[in-house]
Amino acid sequence: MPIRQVTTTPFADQRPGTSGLRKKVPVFQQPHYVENFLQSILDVVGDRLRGATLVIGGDGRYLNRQVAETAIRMAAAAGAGRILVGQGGLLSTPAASALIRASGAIGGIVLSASHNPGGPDGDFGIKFNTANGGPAPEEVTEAIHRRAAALTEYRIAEEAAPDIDAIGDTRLLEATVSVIDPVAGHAALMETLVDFPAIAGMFARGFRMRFDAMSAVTGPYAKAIIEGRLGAPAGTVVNATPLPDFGGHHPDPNPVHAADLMAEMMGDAPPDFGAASDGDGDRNMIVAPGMFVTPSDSLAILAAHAHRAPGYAQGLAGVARSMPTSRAVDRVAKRLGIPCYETPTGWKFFANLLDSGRITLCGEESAGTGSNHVREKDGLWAVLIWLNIIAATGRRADAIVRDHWAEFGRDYYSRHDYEEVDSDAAKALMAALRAKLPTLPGQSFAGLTVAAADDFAYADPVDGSVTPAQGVRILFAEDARAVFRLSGTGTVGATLRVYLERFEPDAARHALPVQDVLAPVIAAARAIAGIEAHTGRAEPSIIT
Ligand code: VG1
Ligand code: CO
Repeated sequence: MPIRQVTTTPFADQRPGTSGLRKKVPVFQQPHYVENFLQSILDVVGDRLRGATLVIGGDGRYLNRQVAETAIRMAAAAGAGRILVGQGGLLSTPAASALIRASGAIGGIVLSASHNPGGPDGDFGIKFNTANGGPAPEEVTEAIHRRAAALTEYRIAEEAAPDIDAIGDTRLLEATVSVIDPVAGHAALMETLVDFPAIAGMFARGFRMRFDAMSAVTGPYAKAIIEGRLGAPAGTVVNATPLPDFGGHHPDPNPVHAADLMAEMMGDAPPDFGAASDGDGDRNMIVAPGMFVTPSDSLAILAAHAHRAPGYAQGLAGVARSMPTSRAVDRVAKRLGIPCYETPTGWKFFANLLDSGRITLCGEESAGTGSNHVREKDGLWAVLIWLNIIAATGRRADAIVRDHWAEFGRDYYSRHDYEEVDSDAAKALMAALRAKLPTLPGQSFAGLTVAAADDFAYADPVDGSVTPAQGVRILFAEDARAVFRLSGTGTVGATLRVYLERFEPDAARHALPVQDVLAPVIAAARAIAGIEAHTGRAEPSIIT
């Protein structure tokens, strides 16, 4: 019998969050847990999988290889015609998105917990992307969840998966399993969008950068593109080998977790440019000499300068940002005379806007930026566009940022995360906050007056669907804003995210310490939400 049918117990906790199903590794190691979720995805795809192409790959973390092999055997058992797998089971999230689109696949199974730590005690994740290359929309993830909570049997090929380290085609049941170079397609796509010769010329003239791949999946991509095709000196890319536990680090590209890169860029004689990416390669961090570039600013700067890159020479149709992202990009859109959309957190909400041609560029405050070339955020893409802008303007990255502030004003911005808060306490905080929203306008806190307060609901302009309760927005009359929401990607307790911003038009006030400028907004936010009273936390666990 070439297909084995196995009895399983349903798992009611298999509900995908902001970005797929994310849990601690031991949860995925429960008998049948992985298979149950994979079968639920395959069942939701249903008959459309017959003879169709499916993409499989992940960020190389602990369990990646094993789950990739299981997914291959189950996809074959479900009737897939062709299964495209990155060599070694590797595919960065943006490369998986690009591959799904280029191959005409029905979708893809992406194995990653993104920026969360990996290893036996770390996190693992499984995400389903649809034929447009983007994360499955809400109705699909809900269908997967319902299926997972009811499933009693899964099907898997008896035969082992082919060797996923060897490039080439192998037959498994009715399927052709094609193991491919995970880098080549993405590198070729980048070359169509970005001015490689201009950047190569800049490196040849002595421009220096540091790219920290954080021992995650972007290493091979960055090596091949930045050192290989663009000719940056060997050693430009550090921590370039993907490790199952990311070397014990947190592969989250922010000033706290990319401390080595920050130290180098803030030190004496820094390189001309610094960048990092996360576990699965969809996030980016940009560091200029002596200056961390806030992701919200980076998005605005990319929007203002995108026309300098060949792929965007025609200009932008529109832009979008997630609701908690600062309003810096809105100012650019206004200047360009193009629409700017505000969406809930999570890349899936950009898909309809991109698919319908309403926007070309989009991003999130959490270090994600991307464009219509894929349906995920793309870390390396953002870094390459930055290099393109530097090459085209001949300006250093920090000068580009200061010029931008001088022209548009500066949106001081910070995010305060309260991690591993008791789930019930976090829910109670949000409920109490929502309940008092109508009473807030007109009240003053820490010298700021509330001008408006609401719970963000998103009406998708393409399909008309409405997604309610996406986070509380408090707008102050002093051109400041505080946003509150609970994370949908954490795996322990709840994470309360508080997003803080304040606009400063005066260029003479653009070089002040961020937390000082935001101090009244921070104080007002804490008072309004009663953060300490609800959570027992006087201070956040992480400030970015
Ligand atoms: C976080 C970020 C969000 C991002 C998501 C997935 O979600 O805030 O902007 O889209 O992670 O990013 P949350 O619900 O924890 O705030 V990735 O790089 O993980 O796939
Ligand atoms: Co990620």
